[in-house]
Amino acid sequence: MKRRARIWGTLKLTLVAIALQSVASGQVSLLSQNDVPANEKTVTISASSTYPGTTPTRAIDGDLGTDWLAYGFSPQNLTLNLQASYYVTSVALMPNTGSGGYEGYTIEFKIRGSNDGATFHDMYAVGGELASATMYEGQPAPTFITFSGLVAYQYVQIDFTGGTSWPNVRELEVYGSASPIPEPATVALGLGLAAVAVAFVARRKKARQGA
Ligand SMILES: [Ca+2]
Repeated sequence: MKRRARIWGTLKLTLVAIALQSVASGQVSLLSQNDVPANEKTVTISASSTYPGTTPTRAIDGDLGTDWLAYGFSPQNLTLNLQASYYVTSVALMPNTGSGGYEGYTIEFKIRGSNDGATFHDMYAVGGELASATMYEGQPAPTFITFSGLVAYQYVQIDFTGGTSWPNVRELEVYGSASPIPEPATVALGLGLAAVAVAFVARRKKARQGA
């Protein structure tokens, strides 16, 4: 029997006011972000369904040893109520370890936002593409999606759309700002990535010439 979870716990989620440039540094420190109480914000979380014993709050308890698992395949969702509107700059998700023979099983999702908790809108990543991704059980690092940060939402929903695994999340984090992210931050990030790409190509070219 499918149990409909309407569990609204109150837990802390990291919501950090950071510019886009510092999101990258957040990627490596994701798993320690929950250890920074000053940056945490109280939020609520609910799920479309929950496997017995794996409450949605386990996705934001700061513990990689606990998880939320949907009670069935997609479509499923996890919805966070941030209690106020924020310009979300990135979302990070860490799926299960893949133990029990599920390593490599896929979880497809997209991120949606809402300000009334009823009507959800697709969110768009930096670059303008739909904010969607595929996670793999047992993947060694979190999956990050970085947003333009130009639209504020109170509700952020992980909308699980497909995959070979029942959707699951060991840890979920949301980063954002109470005020709009300045456009130059996006430009600076783009230029930074372009500079890295140019340097990489230049190194490869040099290596080939030297061979
Ligand atoms: Ca957890």
